[in-house]
Amino acid sequence: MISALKDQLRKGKKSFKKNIERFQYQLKQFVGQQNSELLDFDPQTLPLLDRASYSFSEVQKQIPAYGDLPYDLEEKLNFFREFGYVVLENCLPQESIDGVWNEIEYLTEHHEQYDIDGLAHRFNDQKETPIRLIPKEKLKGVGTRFIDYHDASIPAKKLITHAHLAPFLQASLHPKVTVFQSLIFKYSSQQDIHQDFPWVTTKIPSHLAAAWISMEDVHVDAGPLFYYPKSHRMPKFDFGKTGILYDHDKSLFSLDDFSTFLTKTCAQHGLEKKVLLIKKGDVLIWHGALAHGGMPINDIQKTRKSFVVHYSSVEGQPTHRRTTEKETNPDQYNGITIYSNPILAHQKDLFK
Ligand SMILES: O=C(O)CCC(=O)C(=O)O
Ligand SMILES: [Fe+2]
Repeated sequence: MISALKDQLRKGKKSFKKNIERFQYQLKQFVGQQNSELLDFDPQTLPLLDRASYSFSEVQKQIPAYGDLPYDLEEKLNFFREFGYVVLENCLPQESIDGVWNEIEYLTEHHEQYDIDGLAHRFNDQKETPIRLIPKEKLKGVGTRFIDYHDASIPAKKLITHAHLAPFLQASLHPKVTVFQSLIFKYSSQQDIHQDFPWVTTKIPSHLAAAWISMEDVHVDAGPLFYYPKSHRMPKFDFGKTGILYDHDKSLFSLDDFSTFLTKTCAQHGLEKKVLLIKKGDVLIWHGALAHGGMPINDIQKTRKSFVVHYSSVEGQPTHRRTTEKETNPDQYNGITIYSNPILAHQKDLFK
């Protein structure tokens, strides 16, 4: 009882202090005293596609040779550059998708044997936990995600670096792409509007893009992904003290403030919200600064199976995100680097 009270008091003090700091920061901004640190990506390290000088022929020279693609690369890159997202229709083989989903079903049934990380709603909302510690019913429920599943599966690694996908990532992001993190969802995340770069952080915040791999046809009542075309070019949110990046302890403003800012700024720029109703095997690629989120689920029976992968460059992310130690010869799949997770070394590539 006493310790709970003390805890409350400590939290109260902390939030009071933050409120004062926030007020001082806003006041300084108001009177023009707040030093205007760069509230944008560093122009020196921007992906070629995001530069005014972008040319397809230049990019083509830099990326590895590629084979036939089920789309016109130049056209799709132009679209991505302008709108901050693109859909690559019929990009990935259905059998490979089914194979990976079957692994997820197996994993769920036998979760007590696996150290792969997961997050389950109202179980471990904040901190990822090995799935062997998450009750099976929670693992099957809404709000669950399997984290970095690709660490444990060769078919998953092959899917997220498929020859139809790799050239687009290399051309739009960086010739040397790496997988930063992956998430597998059975249901909509129902996540608030956000951009990924402030909290999916690498050494170079502009070196970030994500793929939303549809593992089944998306139903409108299943809580589709939503996004605002062209929002990748809007002014960025200032988190206070931490610039455009979010730090739970140091930032003066919260993720809720961030969401409010994004909704308001999209409206101010006249940007329209779109929902993603794509088919199994289609892939949406989004820019690290595209505003997006997960719609609420209207029909609780409806699944929305998807594999979300965040990619960076080896420059931006020179190691697996769970370590600072460099790996001598990381795996390469279709020219994309995939580091090994040192925490999961004993369960690497369990599924072959
Ligand atoms: O699929 C979703 O609902 C949203 C996923 C997402 O925003 C993310 O992983 O960055
Ligand atoms: Fe996101």
